[in-house]
Formats: sequence, structure tokens, C-alpha cells
Amino acid sequence: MQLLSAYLKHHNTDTELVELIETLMVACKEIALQLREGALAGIHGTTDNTNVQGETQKKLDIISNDILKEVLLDNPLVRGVASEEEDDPVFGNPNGRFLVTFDPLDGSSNIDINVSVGTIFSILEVPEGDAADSVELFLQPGRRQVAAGYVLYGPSAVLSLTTGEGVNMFTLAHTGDFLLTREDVKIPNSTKEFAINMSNHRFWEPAMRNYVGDLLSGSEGPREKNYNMRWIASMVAEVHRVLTRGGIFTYPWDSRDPQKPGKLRLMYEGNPMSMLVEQAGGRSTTCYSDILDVDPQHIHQRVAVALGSSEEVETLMRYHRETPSVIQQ
Ligand code: FDP
Repeated sequence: MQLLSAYLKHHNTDTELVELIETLMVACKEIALQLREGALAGIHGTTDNTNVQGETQKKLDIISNDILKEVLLDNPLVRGVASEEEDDPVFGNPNGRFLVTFDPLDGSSNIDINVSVGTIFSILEVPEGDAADSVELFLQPGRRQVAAGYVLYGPSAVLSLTTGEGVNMFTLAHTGDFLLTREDVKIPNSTKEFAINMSNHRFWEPAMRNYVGDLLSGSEGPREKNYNMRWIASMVAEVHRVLTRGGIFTYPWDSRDPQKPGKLRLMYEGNPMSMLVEQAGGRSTTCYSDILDVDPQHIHQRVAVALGSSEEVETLMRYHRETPSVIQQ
């Protein structure tokens, strides 16, 4: 089995990008260790703080954020980082080539119950000609990502990575190395599995209600097959399942907060997961257009997300084209 860095070098990945990914993995290994200790390390529970999105911060959210920030900013290749847990970007070497955005611990409401969580990351290059440190450096559409991935901390820790040439998975071995365990991951085009938080049903758009209604009517309904539902409430785990065996995962717009386009964040959830899914042959959309083409206006911008098996995502988009929208554009 091949080591992560050997695999990337063998496939002629830019050497500075390989170095940056190795740095990211140093931080993720440390987070994996902290998670493994769990209650023994006294790291469960919440802090008295809320993040910029108004969500209560778990102790491990903060610990993971601090680990990633410190390790990344220590690498001179890094111009700056932006995190779910930081109000504003934090800058490092003024001559650094890369920008990194991350959700340090996605699905963190699952930490205390010992269910899978993960770190999601996106890597961009500093745009040419831009001199000053500013949030604008980061506001690039997802199509410009040079790499993206996540580390899922489950029964084993797994890195899913794309540098724009397919998706590969690496498992953390007891030696502390990430070893190649799945090469050139491909999402099956069709599926019988969906993931959505059904408790929000009454807040969805009519198109989403119709679509899910038709899935639930199974072989007797217009889709003419029986679907199964999975909901882990940890995006990173849902996307891992979709990459592994197909399916559709969606967190759509809902009317609880009609001004917000969705719950998930574009720059460190929607974009990196969309790059992975597209690179694995799947589709990723806001329900109306590709997430990777969304022009970001804010670092903590939210986005509606539907991703996974291409035929299923395209069917969902057709429901949205054919049903009048209630969203004020
Ligand atoms: P969490 O708030 O626990 O970090 O990123 C947000 C996220 O988890 C996703 O991982 C998950 O899919 C979703 O929120 C679950 O949210 P709800 O329980 O509010 O539906």
C-alpha cells in the first residue's frame, strides 16, 4: 500500500501542494488522537462561546480549530486560513502561495455520542496581482480550488482527497501514515438511498416536498423503486457514504430562515464536498445550479446543497425546474 505523499509525488502533484497536504495531515492526526481519548481527555461538552453563525461551540470545535490554525500558519506556503470557528480570516506569510478554508470538526453535535465527525478542507491559490491581506482573496468560486478533501474520524480515520484528478482514499495506519486504500473512487450514477433531515419537511420548497414524497411512495409511485433512508447528521459521514456506495444527500433551503440560502457553508463545506463529488463522477447543486459556480460574497456564506449520484441529483433538479419556487431571488 502506498503512502499518501509517495502516491501524490508519483502522480506528479505540485510539490508545494503535496507539502501543504502533508501539513494538513499533521493537524488531522493530532485531532484524531484527541478524539480517540474522548471523555478521558475531558474534551467533551460545550464552551460558553458561540461562533459567528450563532452556534454554541463545543470544546473539540475550538481545540480542532486551534490545532489546524497553528500548524497551517507555521507553514510558509500558507498566506491565510479561514475557518467556521473564526469570524475573520487569519493571515500568515505575506508571500505564501495558498489559502486554506476549513470546517475543523463537522458534525460536532455528534461528538458527545461517539458518532463519526470530520475535518473538511479546501485549498485555493492566492489570486495573481493581489497584494493586501483581505477576505477578498478567499472569495473565489469553488471551480478554482486546487485541492479539497476531508478526514473522517470514524471507526478508522480516512482521508478522501482530490487534487483535480479524481478522488482517492487513504486510511490512517497505526504507524501514523495515511495509506492508499481506494483509488479513483467513482459514485454509481443511480441509487436507491437518500439522506435528508425529514423533521424539516414542513419548511421545504414545494419541489423538495414533491421529490421526497415520490421517493417515499416507492415502487408504487412515479419513481417505481423502493428507496431507503440514512441520516447521520454529520455531513462528512454522509458524503463518505455517497462516495463509497452512491446515494443522494441534501440539506436544502428551508423557510425557518428564508433569508439564508441553506444551512451549510459554501467555502468550507459546499465547495470542497462538491469538488470531491464531481471528481468522482457525481453531481452537486443548489437544486438549481452547480455549487462550484456560485460566486461567493461572504466567507461564511451559506448554500443549499444536494449532491451524489448524478441521475438522482438531475432528477431532483428537474423537480425544481418544473415546480414554481417560493424563494425570493
Ligand atoms: P453540525 O451542525 O453538527 O456541525 O455542518 C453542519 C452540520 O452538522 C452537518 O454536518 C449536518 O449534516 C447538519 O449540520 C445537521 O444539522 P441539523 O441537525 O440541524 O439538521
